[in-house]
Amino acid sequence: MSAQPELELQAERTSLSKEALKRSFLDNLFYIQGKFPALATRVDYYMALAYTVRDRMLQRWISTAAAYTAKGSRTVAYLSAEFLMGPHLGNNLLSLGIHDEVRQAIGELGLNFDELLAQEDEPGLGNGGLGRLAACYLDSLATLEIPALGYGIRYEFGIFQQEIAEGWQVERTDKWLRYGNPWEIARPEWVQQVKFGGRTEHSLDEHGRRSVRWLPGRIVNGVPYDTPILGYGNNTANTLRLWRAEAPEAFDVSTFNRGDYYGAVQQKITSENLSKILYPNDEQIQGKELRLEQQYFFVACSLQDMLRILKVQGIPLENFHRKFAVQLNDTHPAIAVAELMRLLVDEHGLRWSDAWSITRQTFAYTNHTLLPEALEQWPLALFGRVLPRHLEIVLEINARFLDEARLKFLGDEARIARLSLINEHGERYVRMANLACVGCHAINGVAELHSELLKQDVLRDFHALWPEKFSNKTNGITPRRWLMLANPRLSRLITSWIGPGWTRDLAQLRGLERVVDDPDFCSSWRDVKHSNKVAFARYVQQELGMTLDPHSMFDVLVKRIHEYKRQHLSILHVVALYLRLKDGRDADPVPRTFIYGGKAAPGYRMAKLMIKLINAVSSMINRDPATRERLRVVFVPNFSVRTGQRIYPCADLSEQVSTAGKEASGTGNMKFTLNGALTIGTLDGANIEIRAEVGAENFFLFGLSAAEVAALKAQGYSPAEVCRTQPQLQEVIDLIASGFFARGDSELFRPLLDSLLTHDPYLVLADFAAYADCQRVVAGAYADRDRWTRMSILNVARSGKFSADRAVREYLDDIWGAAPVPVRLISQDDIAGKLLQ
Ligand code: NBG
Repeated sequence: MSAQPELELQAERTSLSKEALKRSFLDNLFYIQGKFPALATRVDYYMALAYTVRDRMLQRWISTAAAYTAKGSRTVAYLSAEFLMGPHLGNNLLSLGIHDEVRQAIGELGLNFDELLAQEDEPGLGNGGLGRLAACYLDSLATLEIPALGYGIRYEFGIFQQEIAEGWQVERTDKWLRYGNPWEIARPEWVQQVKFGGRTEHSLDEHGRRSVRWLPGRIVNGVPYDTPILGYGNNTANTLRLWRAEAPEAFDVSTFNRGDYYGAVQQKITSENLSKILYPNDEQIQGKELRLEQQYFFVACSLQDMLRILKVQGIPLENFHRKFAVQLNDTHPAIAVAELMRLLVDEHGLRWSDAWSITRQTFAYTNHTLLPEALEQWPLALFGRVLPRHLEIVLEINARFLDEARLKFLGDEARIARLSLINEHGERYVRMANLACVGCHAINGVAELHSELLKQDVLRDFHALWPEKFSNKTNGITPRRWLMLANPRLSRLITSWIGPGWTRDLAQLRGLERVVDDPDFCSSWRDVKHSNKVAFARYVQQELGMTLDPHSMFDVLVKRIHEYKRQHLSILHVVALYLRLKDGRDADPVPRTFIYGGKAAPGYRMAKLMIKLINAVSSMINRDPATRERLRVVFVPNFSVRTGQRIYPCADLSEQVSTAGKEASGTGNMKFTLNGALTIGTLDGANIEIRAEVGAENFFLFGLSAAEVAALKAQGYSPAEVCRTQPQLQEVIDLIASGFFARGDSELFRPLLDSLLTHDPYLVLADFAAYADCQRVVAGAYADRDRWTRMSILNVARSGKFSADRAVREYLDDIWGAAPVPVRLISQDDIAGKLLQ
């Protein structure tokens, strides 16, 4: 009798039935938000729903933790300065399999489900591809039932919110935490201390061994905030653990005692600044002390947290690398190599050689860029000031490493200088990529071409030394968020023809090839795309007051704005089309809507000017009655995970037009393909593999290859010369230069045009003719409706390789060596039983 009500309570709080969900929702509105309907805001309703879902997640989370602890399982620790998770609510509903029930339940309560979803402030704790990749991999790890922890920083302000004012980008702070975050749980009991600055003291201990003490100038606490990451359709809930900086309790006692209360408070504020803000990328980061501090902060917290877990599970320190496979997502966490050495040698008394062996077997490094200016290095003086002990360790690692390298490369001091962890040209720098290469057992690039170029170019000396460390792991995306959640219409259609197996095994999309000739299927396929375009047009109408024609081709370019990504190549072509339409020369046979989106780093002037140019062209062209039926341009502000989910499903054409050899992989390209867009693209990054998978006949290729780019540059490239020989291009440049798009201001776009005409570092003009020709081929193909539909279906059918599940499996097989640990749900009764034992 007595256990009965508890049992019911338990079932009620975790039940997935519609009625139980409704009751929980009202309960949470009442007891958590403290509101009744007359006073409740939409945010209150969103929160009530979020907590309703969270209850259902917690049972999985606790069960997962119990299973992992009991087994002491090998765990993947993914260290990343960025996790671009996107809105949680929809994805969690999908993982729990209650999306439809909840939609219904909310509807029956007289509320609008989509409106509630829209209330969530998405955690934009990343810049773009790199952070989103981390998020996709967490999804796959949980879905594959692999014990895994994501470790990063809980930035108070994520990537800025972009607004457009008079065509210019304006940045607004991202206050994603203003209403609280229902998806996280703070774990102050697992706080970690992080030291900064000060000096070191070397001495001999009682056994005559050298020992080092680090006497820091400052200590900052790291408080972990945990977010559960559900697997799709299983009981796994892994953890994303993000660190927030906090001043230690007794803040700066000495200052305080001197009566300098405000001075002491100032110290506290300075400490907490550490996790204040995410640095936008593509900016000069050299010398930004706070960024180095951020990197060390989250790495130090995370490694100490791993040591804590080791202790709890009774695993000896010597087995650190057996318990944890630690992946460094780019060089941002590379300081971990020196920090683990410090922890093992200085704090736990291991011998250097033993510690080094553990360290090397623990870490693996993923490189994400070929741009030389993006390779992180820290001025040695700054590094030594912030991390005096780590500088000593880096120098020691370097001395031992260079001794070893000299044996292999006798007398080749130029190569030794390139391998060195210290850049000795002029001001001395610590090279983080070199530290990562030396301290890791595995190094990978993120697409085949990128991995090859790493071996030939950026990391060639390391490849010559340790070819066996290198491999390729082509990026992937999660089909749960990027197809099931973003494009429910297409998902339903696919499932109705080939069953639901593709959601966990994306290769099964191949089954669509069997029905590619079925007229019913093809016409439903077209209907889905059309409905998605109608939905997007409605959104643009609401948000921007602009009318789009869903019958026109949606030609889309969304990603960070950067010269190497060449948004300007695309917009120059729009101007060329406009000119052709205006004077009646071979008018483009299909009406087009060009859709752009993306953020520019706040300090990147050229990128901001590119946004202004897109908007300037948009506002002139859209107003011109002579062309507006055939040509429209829209810039969608604040491109984010949320807007991405709206945009990918409505695209007909995906623009992937970076200069060959510059885009490491790209992942947006995969999201478009998976949603049935065809690609116009260069032989760059993963485009090459997409083309190989979908078939050259289903891909619009143009432009110079990476080898041709290199050859042209070597031979001496003159953009002005290109312009002289191409009257069409010259006309486009002249029109922009005349001030036509800038109310007669002929100066506004001059920096952009000057750059193109004098250096053109990314070969925009060199590729222009090929791009324009290829766009003509695209237009021809689109005019043949049935052919286009077939190509679209085949793109989706053959996109299985680009699942993050495939990518994660490759990491597991070649690098991480972790195995699935299925989770059995435990109930409160099980726990109560344990307590009473
Ligand atoms: C980016 C590359 C992309 C790649 C993502 C994910 C950085 C430093 N690199 O091409 O530019 O797809 O990483 O690997 O953000």
